Amino acid sequence: MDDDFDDFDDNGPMGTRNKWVFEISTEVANKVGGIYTVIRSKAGVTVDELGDHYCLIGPYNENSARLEVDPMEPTNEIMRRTLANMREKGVKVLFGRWLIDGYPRVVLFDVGSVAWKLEGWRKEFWEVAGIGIPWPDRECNDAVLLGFLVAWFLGEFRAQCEQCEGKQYLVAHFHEWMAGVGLVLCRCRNIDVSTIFTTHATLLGRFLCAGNVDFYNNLNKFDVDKEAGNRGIYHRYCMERSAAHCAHVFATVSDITALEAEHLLKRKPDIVTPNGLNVQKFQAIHEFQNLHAIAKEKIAEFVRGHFYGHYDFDIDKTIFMFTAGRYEFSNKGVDMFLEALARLNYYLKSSGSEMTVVAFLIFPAKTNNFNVDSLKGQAVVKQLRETVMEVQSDIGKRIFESCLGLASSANPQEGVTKLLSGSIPKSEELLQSEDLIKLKRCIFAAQRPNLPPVCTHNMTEDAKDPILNHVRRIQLFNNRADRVKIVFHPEFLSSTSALLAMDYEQFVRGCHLGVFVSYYEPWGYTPAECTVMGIPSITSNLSGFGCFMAEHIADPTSYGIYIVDRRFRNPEESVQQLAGHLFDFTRQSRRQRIIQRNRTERLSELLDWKSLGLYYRKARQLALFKKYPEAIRPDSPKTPQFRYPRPASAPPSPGSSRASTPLPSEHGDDDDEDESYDDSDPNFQPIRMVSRGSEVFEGSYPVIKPIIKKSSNSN
Ligand code: G6P
Ligand code: 1S3
Repeated sequence: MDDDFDDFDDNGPMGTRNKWVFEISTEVANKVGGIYTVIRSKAGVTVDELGDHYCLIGPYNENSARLEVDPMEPTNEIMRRTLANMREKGVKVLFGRWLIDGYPRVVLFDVGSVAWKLEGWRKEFWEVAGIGIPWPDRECNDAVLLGFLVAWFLGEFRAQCEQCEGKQYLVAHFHEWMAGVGLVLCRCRNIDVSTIFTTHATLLGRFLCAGNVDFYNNLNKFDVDKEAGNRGIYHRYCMERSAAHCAHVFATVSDITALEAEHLLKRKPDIVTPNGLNVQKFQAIHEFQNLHAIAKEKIAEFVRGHFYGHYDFDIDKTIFMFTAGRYEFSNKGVDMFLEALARLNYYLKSSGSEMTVVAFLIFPAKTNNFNVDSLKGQAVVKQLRETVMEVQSDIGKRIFESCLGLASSANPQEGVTKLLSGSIPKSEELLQSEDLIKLKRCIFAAQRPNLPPVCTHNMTEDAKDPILNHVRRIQLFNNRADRVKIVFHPEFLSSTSALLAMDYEQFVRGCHLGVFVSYYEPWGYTPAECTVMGIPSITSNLSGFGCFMAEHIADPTSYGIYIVDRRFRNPEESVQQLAGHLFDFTRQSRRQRIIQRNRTERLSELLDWKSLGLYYRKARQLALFKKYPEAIRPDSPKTPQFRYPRPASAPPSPGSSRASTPLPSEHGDDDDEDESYDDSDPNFQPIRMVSRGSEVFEGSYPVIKPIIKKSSNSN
């Protein structure tokens, strides 16, 4: 989009008091996936901007609404009358405030209360939009019910505006195809409202990528109707495409998805609205570093238990890497990560590295609870720890008693008082035979004939599971000789878990590196969350986040944002590049990791809704301009302009196409994370930056039969 538009002010014809903004999504106060994160984290800045004229609309889900919404009756007359009229006609609707930052107003419709209207509404939808919904598709039926309720609400609200307050400007922003029916109806019924449709991923794109298709090289070649029909999603595809075309403004979350939408939905988005986060800044920078150290210790505790009997690696020289998300094996790049781990294992072994890598894979799958072996590991280590504490306490008492000595006694013959002093106990008196027995028992219990499990749970479909099958292929079975260990945790993390009692945020903080080399990722919140917590991550240039960071940061690698090229390289080259990044990361000293985390954390400003919220504002202005061109005038661009320069300590890498990576400091490991390491300090000794990676190992790693068949190679 070339033009921008004048700001709203409270007094203008479209001032805040004359404008209402509604955002409609199935994930309002209802956690399903990434869209929930978008609207929830954005609510604070939107309420700051629009106040009580901002309202979210979604379907009523009893379980989540009970926990997330504070029910109340509307005080605004337009809203009160609108809801009263709908309730009179049998619609069950909850009005209240979502218990999140900003405390926004929400309207949640119980689609079940109008289920008896479904047949008529489906028919009407067919008549006005020409889209037929197959009866068994429950999700689509619900989308129809929600869509008709939203259109009804907006029409009614508009009518009440005229009666109560005169001219008001309404903006309705619909997220994703499940909410799109309401938008199509608004246009078909000519409701006086400006509309925005955001697609957070296209239906067809997701389906095509999950199959074995070279997606990005064929974007302009797909016969979209045929492809949608072949996958049984033609009606859904039509719902999505009609919403995209009916909207005054069509938006998406990244440039890469804009390209996808242009080809698959046949409309080029008018604007890209990158996803932000609600960034909580600490007063002092070292606070997030301290949190890392605390959380890391909790992960280390788990690792000690999980690898008992094979725990011969130095936890202080262990790197925790992780990947997590919705279990879409190849779309999320898990195949590439595992492949690169196999190579990393080879590099670490052949280079004689002292480092160990524990790679966590966190993807929910069907399980029958934790496996006994994993639970036993934690119990064995707990028992050992308790025994050691007991012995330690007994030894302490013995030392104390011995040092204290006996009370002084008088020597009656000499008539003087001689003081008796305590004595240092002999070492053999400290550890007594019963202590030795206790400890030996624990040591014997900690012996283990089998290897530490790769998976923490009993998988329901063990033989078919793509992660387990890939691990079998690359044979990373947690052997002692392997420098890369794998822990697959097929359940989202929880602080109440019997195994790894941490919530996701704490776990991320405790890790050293997140790896998310997705093949299909319109945005990708996982690396963004790492960034705001100051944890480096690896992403791909097929993810919206990766492209956004590449656009705004001069040398992303030095800020702890590694971007693997999956677009212009073939899969083998991408795996090599990823393995190079992983190996480089293991070669950093602690001091370098600390500096890199500080740099990563600095990027959080870039991802804050306080700046990115402006893109939403701009989308609303554009929608209003398209609907009411006479009432709003184009103006100079207002969207944020970011450019993070190369950090001062990083010398330019001459002519290198590959981003630079810190190499180990010549002074060895240094545990100090003091801010005197701030790289903007002119006296600061710069980290030596060297371009290295796959070329060092090219050909030296035994070639694994390629299994990642998709290619985005530009040939
Ligand atoms: C933070 C803490 C330091 C700790 C360091 C470990 O910076 O403040 O006290 O030494 O983390 O870093 P590492 O990369 O080895 O986990
Ligand atoms: C989508 O959720 P997903 O994980 O199915 O929307 C998210 C929010 O815009 C986005 O971050 C993600 O890439 C998309 O895939």
